[in-house]
Amino acid sequence: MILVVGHKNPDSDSICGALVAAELLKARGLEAKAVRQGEINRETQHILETAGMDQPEFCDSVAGKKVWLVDYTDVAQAPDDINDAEILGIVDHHRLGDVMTVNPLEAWIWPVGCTCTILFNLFKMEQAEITRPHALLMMSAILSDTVGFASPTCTDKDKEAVQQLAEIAGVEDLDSFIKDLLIAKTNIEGLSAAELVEKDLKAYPFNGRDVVVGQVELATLEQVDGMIEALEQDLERRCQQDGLAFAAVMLTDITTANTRLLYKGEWAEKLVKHEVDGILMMAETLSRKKQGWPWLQAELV
Ligand SMILES: [Mn+2]
Repeated sequence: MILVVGHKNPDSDSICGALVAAELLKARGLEAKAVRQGEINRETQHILETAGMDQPEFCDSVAGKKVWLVDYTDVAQAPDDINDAEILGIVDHHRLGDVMTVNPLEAWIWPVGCTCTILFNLFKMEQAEITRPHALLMMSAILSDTVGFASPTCTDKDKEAVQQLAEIAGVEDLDSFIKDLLIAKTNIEGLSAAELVEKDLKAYPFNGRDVVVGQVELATLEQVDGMIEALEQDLERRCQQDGLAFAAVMLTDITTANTRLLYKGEWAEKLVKHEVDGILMMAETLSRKKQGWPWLQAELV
């Protein structure tokens, strides 16, 4: 049995991608099962409901197992005992991380907007059948990762995949499909400050220290009015508890691509010069991968 596992704090690509990759392996005649390392978010819940699919079962231990990784290649985002597993395959669209393998592996790493875009092309290459639920999973993940094609990470391959998948899934009104998805994506009602920071938090080892950067996608920054202090306190707490050099959360208005950065830690003083009236705005910043984290890396050196 091959376990197909997305990253910690799973986003929609990590969940949908794992489900779809497991399906691809099954189409090859292998035994495979998608698993998840954490709770699914509201957007993913919406996607699974739309597709009529169950969430993968929880599993954060893979020692002695055969695994495929979906949507990451960093040890920090893998199950803690990943070094005791056999990595057979990788499907990802991020920079190459630091996982190591014992044996040769199958790796599909493309610079596109979403893991599911790569998976869609693999299905086509292998002439495997794409069912309606799996088409819905893939197109939703692509639209989520590319924020409805608006992200600078979006490529023609992503647009082409969505177009063909929408046809397979019988989705005629793509605009309203995207709107429903983005409403689910930006629904933060009732979430605590800690839950918001945790929502899409990524750990990056940097200059020999640990750094975390979260991102909360919003329909308007007003959604977090009144929570700024609590969010900053939560970042401070994480720095102290986990010995982090820097902890930040990007509050991103996905309609205007404006991001407000909240940040704490020993390295925080390096960024103060960019504040205006005590607020650090990152203009034209929608993507943590392509814009937020590269900028931070340059500033934190
Ligand atoms: Mn992704």
